[in-house]
Amino acid sequence: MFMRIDHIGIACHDLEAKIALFSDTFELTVVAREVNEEQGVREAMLHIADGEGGSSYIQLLEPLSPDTPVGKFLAKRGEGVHHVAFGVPDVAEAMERLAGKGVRLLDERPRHGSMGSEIAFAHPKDVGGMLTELVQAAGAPANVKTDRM
Ligand code: MC0
Repeated sequence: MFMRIDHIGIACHDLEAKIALFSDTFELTVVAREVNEEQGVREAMLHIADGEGGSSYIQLLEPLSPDTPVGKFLAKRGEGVHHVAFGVPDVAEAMERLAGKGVRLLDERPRHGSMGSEIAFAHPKDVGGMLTELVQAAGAPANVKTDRM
């Protein structure tokens, strides 16, 4: 089902401070910055490596307000790993496969994610406490076929 780890999402209070920390410590480069209103985050993608299955990143997430998923996570657990995102060739198909195994999906249909991707989340309680994200990268085969107009 999975082609790569697409990214590890890290929840933080201060995006600029964490960009400085991660880029200095791990010698990573920021390749994208976005505000995703639907998900309630301001975020940055730091590139790690490119492989056969696609690219991998660290994703730094600052909440837009306390009543968002990342805002609530920070209040409850503090800064740290928020989710693990796996690259899939077709997010709708991966959602069906997980649902068929009894995993609750937090999205009824794919939503817009970082860098033009299509994403969906699976409930952490159904996969060992790990908030799991499925990512179909922009330009992945199923995206090329989709009429996105
Ligand atoms: C909550 N829980 C987690 C968790 N967040 N467990 C592991 N990892 C997390 N990140 C646990 C809580 O501790 C609690 O367990 C139970 O799940 C229910 O949590 P809650 O606090 O009662 O409920 P909510 O309202 O905070 O909802 C949690 C839920 C929500 C995972 C359903 O955060 C959600 O829908 N997340 C998906 C969307 C998302 O996270 N978007 C932000 C990233 P106990 O044992 O205490 O009952 S957006 C993003 O990443 C995009 C931009 C991208 O990648 O492109």
